[in-house]
Amino acid sequence: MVAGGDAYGKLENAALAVAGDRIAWIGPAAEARGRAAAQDIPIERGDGLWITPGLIDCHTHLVYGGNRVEEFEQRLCGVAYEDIARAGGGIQSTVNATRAAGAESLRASAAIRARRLMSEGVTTIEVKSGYGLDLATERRMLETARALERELPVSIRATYLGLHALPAEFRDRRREFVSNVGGPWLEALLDAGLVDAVDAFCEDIAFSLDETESFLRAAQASGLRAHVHAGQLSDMGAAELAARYGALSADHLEYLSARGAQALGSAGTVAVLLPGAYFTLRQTLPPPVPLLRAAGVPMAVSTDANPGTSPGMSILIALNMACTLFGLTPEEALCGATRNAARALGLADEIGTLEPGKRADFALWRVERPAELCYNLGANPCAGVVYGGEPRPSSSA
Ligand code: DI6
Ligand code: FE
Repeated sequence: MVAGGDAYGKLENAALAVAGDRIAWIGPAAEARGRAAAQDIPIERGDGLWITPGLIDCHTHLVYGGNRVEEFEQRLCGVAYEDIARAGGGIQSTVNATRAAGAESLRASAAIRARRLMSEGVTTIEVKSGYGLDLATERRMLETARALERELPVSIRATYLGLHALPAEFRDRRREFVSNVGGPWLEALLDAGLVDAVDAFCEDIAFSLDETESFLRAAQASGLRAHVHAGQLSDMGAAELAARYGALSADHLEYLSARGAQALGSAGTVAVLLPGAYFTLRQTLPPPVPLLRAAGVPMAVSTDANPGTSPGMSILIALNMACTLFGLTPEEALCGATRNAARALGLADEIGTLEPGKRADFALWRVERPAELCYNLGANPCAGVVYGGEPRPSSSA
């Protein structure tokens, strides 16, 4: 994961120098020792440890009220996710719980989840709204996301997931809801400095291609990039739409045609793979990874941490599942939580690889070889984290 290295971009017996919050230099440890001694620079030794870029969880729904354990039981008794959603459960039930939750309880529960991710070497987390679906609660969710970054040594990207589900009070006023989301609500949230990007759930049980497009158009007019939940349960052509709008990412993609993969490849849109949701919904058709590879689509891997379809807070388990369930190589999976995840957030110049000039976000691991980060199921070999050039106290994660 170092530019210029071999497989994984790896360098052995290497050293990394930090100046301020940036990576200043990377090279052979022997050379670093000489330079450090000459310039009286303090050295931290990490003998036997591997260093990777800080991991990036580029698709989460970390902020929410309540949980969905009843739905978990229902699904295991044979009720389909789509049927629960159509009956007013699913996302709507988390919307009810999130609207009822006070700002403090939202903040506290989100901080616990963020810390879980951070304990596994995560230094950047994307956080979506989408469980408010009214302006006040969407604002509260995005403010909570921003507050996490002030409270914890972690970088947060806040995404306005305006089109997630049609809330009950708009059941007979679909068009009005969609035009609020891309109109006055977007404007208000943007004016408040709460939006880094937008997202929409384009699916039969959620929003159509036309509705999604109207939101993407509004976002584009405001200079915002987009993510799209595409092809999770069916192929509606959402990946092609995402590509047409130059979206940063198209996420899920279990249902994706060769044309869709080519469109993503040509647009440079990242495919964000979310094996935790696939696992939880006990889906059986994995995303077409060979098509994505053939089309040159960068693949990222993320937790999709959310109460309904992926109640997991482990990026390392997501990496394991990306390999075991989707057939990624461990190298692809690791690239998916570093370099390609940075790209999915539009932050490729800033984070995601260990290169001079990038932010000094990195994790140290007590593993024998990098593939071990994907191999373990439930172990946490993280031996330390540096965030923005500062060692992160283990108590904060
Ligand atoms: N797809 C998902 O997997 C999440 N959102 C989405 O559009 C989960 C939504 C939920 O069930 O709460
Ligand atoms: Fe999601």
